[in-house]
Amino acid sequence: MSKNYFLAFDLGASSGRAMLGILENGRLELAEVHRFKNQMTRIHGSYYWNIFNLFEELKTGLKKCVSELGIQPLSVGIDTWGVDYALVTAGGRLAGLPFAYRDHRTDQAMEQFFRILPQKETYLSSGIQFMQFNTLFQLFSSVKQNDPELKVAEKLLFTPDVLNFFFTGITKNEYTIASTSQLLKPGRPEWEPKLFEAAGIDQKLGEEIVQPGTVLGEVLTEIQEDTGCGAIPCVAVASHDTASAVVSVPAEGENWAYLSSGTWSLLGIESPEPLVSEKSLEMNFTNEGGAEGTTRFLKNIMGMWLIQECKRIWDQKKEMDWQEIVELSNAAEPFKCLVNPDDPMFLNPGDMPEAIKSFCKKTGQPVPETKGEIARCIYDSLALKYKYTLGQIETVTGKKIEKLHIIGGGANNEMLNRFTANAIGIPVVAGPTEATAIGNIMMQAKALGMVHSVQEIRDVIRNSFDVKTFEPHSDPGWEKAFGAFCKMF
Ligand code: LRH
Repeated sequence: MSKNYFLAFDLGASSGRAMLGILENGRLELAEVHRFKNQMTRIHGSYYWNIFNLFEELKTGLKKCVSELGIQPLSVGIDTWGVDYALVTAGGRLAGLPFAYRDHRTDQAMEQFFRILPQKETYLSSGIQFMQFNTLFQLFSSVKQNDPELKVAEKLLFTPDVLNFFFTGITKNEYTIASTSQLLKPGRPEWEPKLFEAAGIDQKLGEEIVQPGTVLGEVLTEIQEDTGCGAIPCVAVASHDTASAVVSVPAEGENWAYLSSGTWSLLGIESPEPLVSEKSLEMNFTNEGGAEGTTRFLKNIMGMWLIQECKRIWDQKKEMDWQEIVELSNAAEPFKCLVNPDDPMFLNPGDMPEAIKSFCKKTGQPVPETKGEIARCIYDSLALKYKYTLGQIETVTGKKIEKLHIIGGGANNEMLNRFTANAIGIPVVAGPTEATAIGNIMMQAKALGMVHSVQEIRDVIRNSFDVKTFEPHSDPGWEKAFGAFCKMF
C-alpha cells in the first residue's frame, strides 16, 4: 500500500500547527510542518481572535507542505477550541472580529439569562455544562449590549466553520463544535428553538449541521493559487479539538475514562447517549457531541491554564522552562494549600500567581510564596480535582472506572501523571500527546474511505504510538488532602 498524506490544522488558544499525517499499512506517522503562536488581541478592554491572521498561518502551513516538503496532501481538516464564533453577513463577509471566550462581557450573563429561561430548563434543553462563555451566553450578551453586528448577521459559524468557509466558500456547522454552543438539543444535531428565543437571536443564524467526517468540498481556486495545492477536499473533521482528541484515545474494552489535557482538562467518558438528569445538572457536567453519534459526557476543568498563566507572569522577569517549574514544584511541600481550579476568579485574572495567593488567603490556608509552592498547589489541586470528577462520573453512571487515558500535551508531564495515578488509585495511561492532530487526520482518512470506524481508528493509533502506564502507589497523603479539598465545594 502506498503512503497516504493528510494535513491537519490544529488550533489551540495559545498556538496552532499544521501537522502532516502519513498513513501506510495501518500505521500513522506524524510530522510537524508549521507552528505558530495564537493569542487573544486586547482592544479597548475587549478580547478578540485575529481570525484573518490564523487563516494566513493555515495557508502558510499548506504552502510549506506543498513547496518545501513536495507533498500534495489528499485532504485538509481543521479543529479548534470550542464555543467561539463569527457572524457572517449576506455578502459573505465577517461582521466584526470574533470575540475570544475569555472576554469579560459575559461575566454576569448567566444570571441574567436564567431570569428568562430558568437554569434547570436551560440544562434539560441542552445538556451542556454552564460556563459563562458558552456561545449561548456570548450571543445573549451581544443582544443585551445592542451589538450592531447582530443586525447584519445572516449566519453563525464557529471558529473551524469560519476557516472551512474561507477555504471552500461553504457555510456549514459541524456537529461536534456546534454542540459546544449550548444551542443544540442534548445529543442531537438539531438546534433548540427555545434557546435561540430566550437569547433573543434568530434561529435562522444556524446553518445545516454536518457530521464529523463529511467532505465539505474542494478548496477554492484562490487557495490553490496562494499555496500551490491541487483541488483537494476540505473535510469537516470532529472539528472541536476535544472531540478530535477523544477519537484518538487508544482504549480497548469498557470502563475507561479520558482526560484530554492541555490549556483545559476535559475529563469524561464516551457514552452511547446523553446523560441529562437532575444529578448531572447538579454536578454541572456537559454532553457534547462526538464522532459516530456518541456523546462526550465530561467536565471542563480549568486545567493547565492556571500554570501557563503563572509561567507567563514569571517569564516577564526571567524566562523559565517547563522542566524548571516541574522540578521546583516536585521539591515543594505537598498539600500545603489547595485551590478549586474552577473558581471563576481563575478564568482570566491577569495575574495568576496573585490570584492563587488570594484564593488561599481568602480560604484561610497558608499562602504559597515561592514559584515552587504556587506550582505545587496547582498540580496537587488538579490531581485532586480529577479524583473528585471521576467520582462524580461513577455516581452518575453507576460504573467503576478502571483506567484513565491521559491524552494531549499535558500527558508529557510525568510528575502530574504520577500524582494523578496516586490520587485516583487506578492506572493512568499517558499518550498520545498529539491526540487532537491525530484525531483530525484519522477523521479525514475516514471521510476518504481509508478507515471505516472509530474502532478501526483506535486500532491504527495503538499500532502507531507508544503510551506509558503509571500504576498507582498508595499514599495516605492523597486521601487526607482529598478530604480537605472536598470541603471547598
Ligand atoms: C479546549 C476547549 C474546551 C472548551 C474550551 C473553550 O481547547 O475546546 O473543550 O470548549 O476550549
